Amino acid sequence: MARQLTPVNVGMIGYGFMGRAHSNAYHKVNHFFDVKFRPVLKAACARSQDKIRAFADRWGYESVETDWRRLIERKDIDVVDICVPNNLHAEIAIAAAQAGKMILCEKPLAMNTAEGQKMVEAVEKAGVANMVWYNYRRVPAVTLAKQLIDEGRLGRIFHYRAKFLQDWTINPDLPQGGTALWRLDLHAAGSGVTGDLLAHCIDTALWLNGPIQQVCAMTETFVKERKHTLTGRLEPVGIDDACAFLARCANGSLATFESTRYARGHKALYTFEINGEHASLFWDLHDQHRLQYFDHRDQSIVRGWRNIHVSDSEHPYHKHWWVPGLQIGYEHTFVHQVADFLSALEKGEQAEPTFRTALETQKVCDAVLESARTGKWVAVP
Ligand code: SOE
Repeated sequence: MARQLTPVNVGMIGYGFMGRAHSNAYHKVNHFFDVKFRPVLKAACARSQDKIRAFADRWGYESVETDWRRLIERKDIDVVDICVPNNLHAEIAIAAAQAGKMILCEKPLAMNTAEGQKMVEAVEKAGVANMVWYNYRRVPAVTLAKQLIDEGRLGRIFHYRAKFLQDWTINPDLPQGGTALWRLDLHAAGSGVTGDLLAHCIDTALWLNGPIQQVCAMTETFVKERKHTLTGRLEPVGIDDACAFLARCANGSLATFESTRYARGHKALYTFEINGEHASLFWDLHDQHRLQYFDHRDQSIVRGWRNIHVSDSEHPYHKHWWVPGLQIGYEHTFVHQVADFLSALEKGEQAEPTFRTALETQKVCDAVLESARTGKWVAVP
């Protein structure tokens, strides 16, 4: 007998890279996960009628809107998915919460902590389910790292080291602003690599290693002026092209973080390494199905780095996919996040990271940017 699933109507705002990643996840989730709810692609929304119609047709959205306020007013929308530039997150999320919608918001939560705080207050006051798309938590090897740490296998943690390297903005002729390049425009993005890439590293670090207490950072903007797509004029670049920071963590460990869009040869090299008293872990997004693990308690003659191929049915999420040994990829992390969101809904719980959890990452980002501005250590509130 066919499973009776309860529809959850999704209103998607935006149609870019993340709009596609999330839409794909909504389509896939019920094929692979036994959850009671079924996402229904009810409406897609963007200012351009032509673009959103093309997106809706390709991904199977039932209708389109060209004003997000209209979408939020609709009685047939249960979940609002915010996939637009960062400067629009707060206004949309607060209005959606007031309209009683569940909200899934792209990372980073907001332009800054003050905005993020208002978003947290809005969703908590409205009592609506909310989650931020920090998808790398749901790479099975990263989830396995969390499991090994929580089991105490590493013992006391001494070091956390993360980096996220790209090279796509080295060309000084690349404009800033507009649909594809809003990440280079301070007014749309809020910051550069700090909010876009380090936010991922910070979210994972807080999840795996606990709170960060203080930071000391430096940033650089290598290309000082770029043509703005919307004005056609050469305008100052306000974002950080690169950022590196030191951190002291509440568990006594020392951490280092580095991110840049100027590391020639690297497209999305997100790596982290954790060194504990008994064991260490290393993960690399370019080899995302592997978790490297070194355990000093192994017999010395066979001791060494194990390269765990995280694809067994006992590994996180894998039993839902293929047979052991077969890999899954980037898009699956979003399917996992939707599956976790729907199963939390079923249990009346909140799926992580909630807006409140993601606010902690925002606070670290703000402290990092303040430290880079002032040249001083800054405490994370
Ligand atoms: C930037 O290039 C970007 O797309 C980020 O915005 C994403 O969050 C990251 O996962 C990959 O890189």
